[in-house]
Amino acid sequence: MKVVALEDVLGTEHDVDGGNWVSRRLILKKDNMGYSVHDTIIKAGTETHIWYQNHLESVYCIEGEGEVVTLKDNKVWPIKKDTLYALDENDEHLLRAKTDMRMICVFNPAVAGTEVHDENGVYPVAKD
Ligand code: 9YT
Repeated sequence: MKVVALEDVLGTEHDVDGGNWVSRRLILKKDNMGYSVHDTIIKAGTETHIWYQNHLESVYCIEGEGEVVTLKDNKVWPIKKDTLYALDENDEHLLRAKTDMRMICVFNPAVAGTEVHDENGVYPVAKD
C-alpha cells in the first residue's frame, strides 16, 4: 500500500517544469505499477507540440479548458473540466490551454520521473 500526497512531491526532482507545463509525478516506474500518474498544470495561453512515440497516455482534465489538435487529420478536440482524452495511437498533437488546465495523466509504460520533452515532444523509454 502506498499513499502519496501532492505536497510530498512539490519541490522534489519529480516536480518537473517543462516550460508550458509543470508536472508533479506521483507514481513512477520505480513503484512497479506498470504505469505512471502525474498531476499536471498546463499554463494558460500556451501551445505545446507533443508526440509520445514511446508511450500511451490518458489525460483527464479536472480544471480549466483548452483543446487538442491531432496532426494527422487537423481535427480539433475541445477539452474542458471532467473530460478525458486518450492518445491511443501515439497521436502527434498540439495541446492548447485557454485557461490553466489541471490534468491527471497516466502513462504506459511508466516514466522514471524527471523526463522533459525532447525537441520532437517525445519522452524516452525509462531504462531499468
Ligand atoms: C497533457 C500532457 O501531456 N502534458 C505534458 C506533460 C505530461 N503530461 C507529463 O509529463 O506529465
